[in-house]
Amino acid sequence: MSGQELSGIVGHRFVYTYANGWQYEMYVKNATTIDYRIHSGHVGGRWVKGQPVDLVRLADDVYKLSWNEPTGTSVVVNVMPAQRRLHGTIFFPRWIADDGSATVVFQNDHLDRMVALRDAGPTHPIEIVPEFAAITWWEFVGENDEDVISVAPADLPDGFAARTN
Ligand code: FER
Repeated sequence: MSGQELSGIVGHRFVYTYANGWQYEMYVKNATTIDYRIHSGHVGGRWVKGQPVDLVRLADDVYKLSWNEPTGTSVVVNVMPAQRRLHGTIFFPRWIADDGSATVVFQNDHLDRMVALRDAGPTHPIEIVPEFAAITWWEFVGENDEDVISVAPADLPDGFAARTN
């Protein structure tokens, strides 16, 4: 789909905590790319730059991002910025559901290994994790800024993700 009005989410960075306690940070770098960090949860400590995504606007305040990782994990996130709320569904392949520790890296430095692990599996049964989340931080930082997500998730300043703005 082309020609959509995506300025309500492109160039924004946001931090959110799922109802299960897992905390994520996403930067919508442009209409087809995200960078992200996972601050806590099953694969807390993992971070990624340059993940291609499909991004569409479903309604005034509803954006949907869908993608598949080199690890085999698939994710769909529906974001409602004005409501500071989103819903994400993660589809973990069986090997990550059983032990995600191998994916807790700066993925860009380990792409060949991630794909080898993905292909080794096992993939099934896939673990589906559907959760609502509260967006605790929302800001416009502009498009294609390599400095927004540039250090490991442990280095997020204290309090950054707790504020509601
Ligand atoms: C999210 C939920 C899950 C997210 C990323 C993931 C950036 C997981 C990615 C992975 O484990 O590969 O909201 O946003």
